[in-house]
Amino acid sequence: MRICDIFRTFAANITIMAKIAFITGASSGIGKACAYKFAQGGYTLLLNARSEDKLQAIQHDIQQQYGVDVVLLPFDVRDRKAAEVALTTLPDQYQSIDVLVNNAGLALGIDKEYEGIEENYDTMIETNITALLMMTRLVVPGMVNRGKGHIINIGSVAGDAAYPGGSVYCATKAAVKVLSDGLRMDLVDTPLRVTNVKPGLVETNFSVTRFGGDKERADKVYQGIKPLTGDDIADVVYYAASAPEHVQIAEVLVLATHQASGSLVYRK
Ligand code: 8X3
Repeated sequence: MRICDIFRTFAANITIMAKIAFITGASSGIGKACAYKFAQGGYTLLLNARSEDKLQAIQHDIQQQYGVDVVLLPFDVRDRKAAEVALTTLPDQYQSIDVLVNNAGLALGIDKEYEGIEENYDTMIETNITALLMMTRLVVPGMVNRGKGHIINIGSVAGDAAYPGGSVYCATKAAVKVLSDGLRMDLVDTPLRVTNVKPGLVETNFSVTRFGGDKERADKVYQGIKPLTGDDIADVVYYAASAPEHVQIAEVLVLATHQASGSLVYRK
């Protein structure tokens, strides 16, 4: 065997041995930042989002920068069948997911609970709760069989208490906390870990989405305060994933320095 062939075989084996992180909602914001952070750590990535175009751009950039393997899983997390097909038909070398980052989620509208758009309520509940639960249902049994794995759910400070106009979003994030706590209990006799990372104000396209594309209105949310970035949250997610195996970071609330709760922010 020629030296370069030996090297190639060695490199291929290294790729296969790399840990695997599956990140939902990876085309922007916190999910995208997590993709870069885990790539930096040498992980093989399984990236999910609805937009294949955006995922392809990220795949290309990450492969250029970090040389890690990036597999795209473009489907809507609310599409149970698509999720099932994508995950069960993964080639063998990508089946052993080490870290599941349940990040896909959104807020729609800031309406009073009795006036909001019902379709928005459905979308938030289906994406933030049902889809997260479905990913857990699809991925965690394999982790239990292999005796290793980490589920990191992206919750929110919004799950700690309601704020005006946010009750449905807040309720979905309260559900993420309860699902995380319940899963941790159900896995207590296994080596698996469950983390709920609860960000406060993070400047991503979160508010643009919430306000139906109204960028000016979205910008006001972050005026007079230095908000968190997707990278700030990715650092915390990665820290939790990298902690020694006997350390389970159960829950982390991450706020901007001038934010004290979901509804209390000091603006200059
Ligand atoms: C987003 C945090 O405070 O904008 O999950 O609702 S907040």
